Amino acid sequence: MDSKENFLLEPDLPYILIGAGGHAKVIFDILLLNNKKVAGFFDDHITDFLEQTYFGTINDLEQWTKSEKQRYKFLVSIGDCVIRKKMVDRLDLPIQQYGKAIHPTAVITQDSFIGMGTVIMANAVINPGVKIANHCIVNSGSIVEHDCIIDSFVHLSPGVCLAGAVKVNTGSQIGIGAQCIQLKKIGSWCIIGAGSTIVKNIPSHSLAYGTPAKIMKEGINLEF
Ligand code: JB2
Repeated sequence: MDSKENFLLEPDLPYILIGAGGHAKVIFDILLLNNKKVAGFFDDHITDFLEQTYFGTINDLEQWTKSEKQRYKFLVSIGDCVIRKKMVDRLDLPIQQYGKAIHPTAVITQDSFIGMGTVIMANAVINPGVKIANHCIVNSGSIVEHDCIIDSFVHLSPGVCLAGAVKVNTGSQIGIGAQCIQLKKIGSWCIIGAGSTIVKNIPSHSLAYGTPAKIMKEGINLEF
């Protein structure tokens, strides 16, 4: 299984962060806590990012040769799920060139899988049988109970609680403090409002919120 140990044991290449806003700051801190080196960042806007090396714009990165890129691990450190996916699509890097960032206080069982490009924040709990795909965010204090399946580009905001065997499809954003009872399915590219309680399946491309959560809008198109 590709778990916390693999992250700790991975070859010690320095990291480059793509995006230098608030989310990048949190990832940067996690990497330093794990004794990873952060070489610098790319962003289309120059930001005051903890006095880190600014390598340039995304266009500049695209000018790098394959062998230059192979000297680093990358993380797309942009919170918005749609923009994160667009950036990953644009960069078209081999998946093994992405690193991951797992906070030392996160509890991650051996029998779980964490994909590349995924970040797990402080005090998250990931229980046995969980699979979290590539480029996800499991934010601070989230609980992902046994046998949940989280597809790529999902964001579980701080304090989200998913009971056993919940499935969250690609690109969905679960708002801060939301919870979901066991065995429910949340479709792709949904937005679930902060503090919601999900007690039934949510179809793809829905906006849902409330306790119990109601589908407020269907057919939302976040992707393009
Ligand atoms: O379309 C884009 C684009 N959109 C944002 N293209 C390119 N090339 N870059 C983009 N960015 C860059 O991502 C911005 O230049 C900016 O530096 C960064 C986004 O920073 P911001 O601080 O606005 O958001 P964030 O993604 O770092 O953090 C959000 O998500 C986190 C999970 C916030 O909502 C945080 O509060 C949250 N914790």
